[in-house]
Amino acid sequence: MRLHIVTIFPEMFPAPLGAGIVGRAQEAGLAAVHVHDLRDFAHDRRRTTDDSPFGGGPGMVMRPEPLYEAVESLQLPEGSPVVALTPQGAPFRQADAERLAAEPVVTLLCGRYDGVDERVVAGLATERLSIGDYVLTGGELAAMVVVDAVVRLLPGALGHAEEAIADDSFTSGLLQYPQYTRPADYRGMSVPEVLLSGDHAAIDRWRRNQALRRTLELRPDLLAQATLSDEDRKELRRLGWSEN
Ligand code: 6GU
Repeated sequence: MRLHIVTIFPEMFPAPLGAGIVGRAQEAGLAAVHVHDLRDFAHDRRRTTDDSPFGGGPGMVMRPEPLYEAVESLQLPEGSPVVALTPQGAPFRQADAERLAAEPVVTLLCGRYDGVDERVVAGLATERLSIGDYVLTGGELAAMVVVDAVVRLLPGALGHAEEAIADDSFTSGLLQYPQYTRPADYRGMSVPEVLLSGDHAAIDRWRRNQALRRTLELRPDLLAQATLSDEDRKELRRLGWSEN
């Protein structure tokens, strides 16, 4: 898969995208991330990409021409997603990561300043995404988050850990169950007995119940969308859950 990032801060990207699983996926040829400097598409000698808002008011707005011309230079395939990263976007969810991971080419536009000319959204971007309900100084960190979440889903990117995707928080619709490794006792805190029992049916049930308990405590909103068995519902009711 090819990922294009359009930004006025290309220097922000190499370190986070070069390390770990995303870096290895690029070395393995599973993903190619291309970072494009928006200023290369500015029209003036000062390489300006923003201007003051029509109608007045504080702050600056990203001009449309450099963004349009940067995206046109990529010669994207017809229908290829062009995502504008902005706090005004729809919330980025695991389902979006899965949808984008199935595309051959994805383009991410990083907004800066106090916004982007609305004609970029109207005629260039195919969607707007936000990574959460807080304001960042720009879309660059959000683009890194999207690239990380998408690239780890590409077949082969996780190697031996691939089966772990099904247990990921959010893939299953629940938060992940607690994990433990050696030592079995650490500073008086011991690993739950069942995990040392070798009884895999009991371990599966314990993990499922822990995922339910944790989700009920920290993210009860997720339970409405999760796929729950009768046994799950029984456990949740035992924990004090009331549906709706
Ligand atoms: Cl995508 N951009 C900015 N500037 N702030 C954000 C965001 C994006 N998502 C959450 N906050």
